[in-house]
Amino acid sequence: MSDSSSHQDGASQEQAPQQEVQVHYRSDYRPYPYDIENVHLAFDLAPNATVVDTTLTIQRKADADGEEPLRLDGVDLELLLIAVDGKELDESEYRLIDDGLEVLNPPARFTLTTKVKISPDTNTSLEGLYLSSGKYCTQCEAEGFRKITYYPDRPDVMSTFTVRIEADAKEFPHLLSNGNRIEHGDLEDGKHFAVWEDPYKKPSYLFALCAGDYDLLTSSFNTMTGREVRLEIYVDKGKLDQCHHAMESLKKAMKWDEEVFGLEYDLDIYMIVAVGDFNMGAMENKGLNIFNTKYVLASQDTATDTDFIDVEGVIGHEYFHNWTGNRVTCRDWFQLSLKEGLTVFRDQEFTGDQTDHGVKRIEDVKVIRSHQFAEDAGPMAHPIRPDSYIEMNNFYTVTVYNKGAEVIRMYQTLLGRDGFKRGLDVYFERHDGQAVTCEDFVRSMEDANSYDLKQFRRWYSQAGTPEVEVTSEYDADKRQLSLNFKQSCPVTPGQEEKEPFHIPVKVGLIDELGNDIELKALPVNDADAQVEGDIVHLKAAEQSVTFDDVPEKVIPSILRGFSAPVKLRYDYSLSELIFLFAHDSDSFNRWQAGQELFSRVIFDLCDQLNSGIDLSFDESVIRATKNLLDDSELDGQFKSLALTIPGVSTLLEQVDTIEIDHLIKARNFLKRRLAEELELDWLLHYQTNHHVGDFEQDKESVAKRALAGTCLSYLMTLEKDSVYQLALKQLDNANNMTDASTALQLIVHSNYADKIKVAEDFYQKWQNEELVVNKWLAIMASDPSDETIDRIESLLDHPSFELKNPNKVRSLIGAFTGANPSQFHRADGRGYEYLARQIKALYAVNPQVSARLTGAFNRWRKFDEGRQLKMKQQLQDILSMPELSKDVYEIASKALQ
Ligand code: 0A1
Ligand code: ZN
Repeated sequence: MSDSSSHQDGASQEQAPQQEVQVHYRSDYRPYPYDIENVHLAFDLAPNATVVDTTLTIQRKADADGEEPLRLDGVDLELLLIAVDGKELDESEYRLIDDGLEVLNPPARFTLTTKVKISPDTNTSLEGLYLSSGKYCTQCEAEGFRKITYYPDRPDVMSTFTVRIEADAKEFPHLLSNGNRIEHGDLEDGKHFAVWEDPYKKPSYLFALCAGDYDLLTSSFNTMTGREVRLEIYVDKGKLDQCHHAMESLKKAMKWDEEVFGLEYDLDIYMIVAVGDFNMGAMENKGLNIFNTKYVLASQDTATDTDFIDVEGVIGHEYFHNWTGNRVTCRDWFQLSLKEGLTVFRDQEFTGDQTDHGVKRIEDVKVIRSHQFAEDAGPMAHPIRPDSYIEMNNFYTVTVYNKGAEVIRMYQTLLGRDGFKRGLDVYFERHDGQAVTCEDFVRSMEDANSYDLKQFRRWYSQAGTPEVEVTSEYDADKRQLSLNFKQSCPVTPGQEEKEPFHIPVKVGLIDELGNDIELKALPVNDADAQVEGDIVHLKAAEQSVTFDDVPEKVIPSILRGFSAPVKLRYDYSLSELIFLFAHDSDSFNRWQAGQELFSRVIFDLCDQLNSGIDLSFDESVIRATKNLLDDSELDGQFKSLALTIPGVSTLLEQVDTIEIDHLIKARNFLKRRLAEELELDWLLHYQTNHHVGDFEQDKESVAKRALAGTCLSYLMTLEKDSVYQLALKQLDNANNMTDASTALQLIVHSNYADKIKVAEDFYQKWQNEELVVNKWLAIMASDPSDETIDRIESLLDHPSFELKNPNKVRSLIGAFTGANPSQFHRADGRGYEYLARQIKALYAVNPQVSARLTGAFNRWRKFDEGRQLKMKQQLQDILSMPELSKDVYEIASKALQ
């Protein structure tokens, strides 16, 4: 079976697919029968009629079947010419097929020339070549190159590229592509040209082209072997002062990769272009990264502290791809986590080194718990190496990226930092310049360390979040504590039975004084050492570990540092949780104890709401909160995280079904009670941490702003005029976007009578700063009040909104579905109707972004019957739309299966 063979999808029972849906299977992989030795592209740029001339030097592989036609991918291309070895083909010598072209009876070695016409101006999908604010740019991952020219658009076909670009000199003074510029000059009629050559073989998804009139920031970096690399950041006119942080981040990332992994940059130039219309965060095209403006532009006035960290992280991520993704790439798209899991892990470590590892770990785990656990428990659950897909773009997921990074982190836990590094060295030695698989990565780790990863491989093949249940038994006579572990993994689509995973569980035992005791595990008869240092290797479905010399009153601290992406259940008493919240030396588990404490209170309150009794919870929770707030040893950023009650999406993943109104009410009740009981404390800490005066961005100032924001958010629940005045003052006097946007959000999300006037003033002030306006849209959309739907209906026609721009869609519609649970899940179904209308308006314009929006319905089965019916109805309506994109079809049909 070839990789293009068609399988009929087992689509939804509710709705038959309107078009034949092709499912791609990992097991269908076959190598491409030809080598493409060289690619020469020539672009004559014009908005509606760009002409692309392509010459491919092609060689049939020794073991390939010469009878088979040569198949090239191509979508939305108008073929103007096709020639073999300079001789134009007539219609009997080639065939246009669905999404491609076949050359019949191709010679064993030849040059193939094609000329096609494309229309960047009408390309709203933002894949292939498109125009963004009058500038040309490309996005080729995963399968966008086929919208530019006919080509074997798959990552295992790697070739060297030469690219000639021709355009109007005035309108497009900068003409950019991958590699080095080897020629440029003027042409007739006010046109000019540039020729770029990339000496490194690359797959088509790493091709890039940009053309426009930009402002340019330049700098340079001296590599570890003393080469000078020119660094260039291209941005929209007038934005130069917002690029300095990105440039500094790039240099830090280059240095970090040399120091930590010994990896040096290879070309003489590294370019970044920022564009306002982009489906994702950024793209690692060889030597020419293209970024969403959101991850390049940052200044004190317009970007929050979080934005600054995110810019640094994404700049790092794309830079790190040069080794983990570009030099060693994926054999096929099922292997995506090979590059993404590894690169996310690398960017997480980079950010941790620049900021604080404890805080970074908590931030990363929050994403896993709220988003990845939800994906793993829903209709789109897939292993980090999926087995099939309908639309590859739907598999750029938190599972492939973030759970993938957790799997990489586990190698480091199992093998140690040095062992992990040894494994990476072997991986690069063996595979530099190749397109490989996750299996190749595992084998490098195994061989470099003589470590058996047979069972560990299940993390690549089994979907779902493993659950680890732990009980403890203390034997007072022997002074021994046993921990009994049970692991299981829920059924996921297509996977009924799961085998036990190899789960590294990091543990500690904490004595009465709050100190860690030394761990002395009793030896077991098992060949696999069960405990190594503080790591328990869980391998069987049930397993026990006994520790010797343990005083009576110890509390186990389990899954320290979130050493594996699992759900842990251990029946702590309330007082044990409070103890851990006050004393755990592992900052992740200290935070975790607080989260569990708050969750437990919230679910108790839900039970009280169900039985109609008055709401109350144990006073000790209030004292524990106060103690943490008053702890002068703790970092403000950590405190801010520890004092933040888990969000609704995280809480939802802790139960099978939920009465959402009760959950939101219970959460609000807890927050307000903590605010009332500790009012003076919140106020005091707000005042000591909120800073007026010169802006600083050192670690301490960032931490203070975070903590002040958390204190103010508690105070705002009191609905007092004095607090409203505090927030208004913070907004008026702010000299940075962190303070301003925190205050704006708190005011807009409150019942303050004049809040809409405040919001309008903010908009007036910032209307020309697109990224700030996007924050404003998100704040408006996530207001929990009942008027929000009416407001965001009218925002669709507001000058600040543009359906074709993904950042706007994410800010308005994404924030509504993801950060406004009370309004999205309105009992009358208006939230669902609103979302469905936007999906229907968008699927033909931008299939990728509308598919992501559709995912907001994925967890419909968790809700009450009334809401379930309403969400189901919207999914069915979406599926009945004419010429529905396969992106949306895949998400909606799987949701209904
Ligand atoms: N490889 C990029 C992310 C990316 C993926 C797909 C895109 O278009 C469909 C765009 C960007 C990264 O991991 O940064
Ligand atoms: Zn990536």
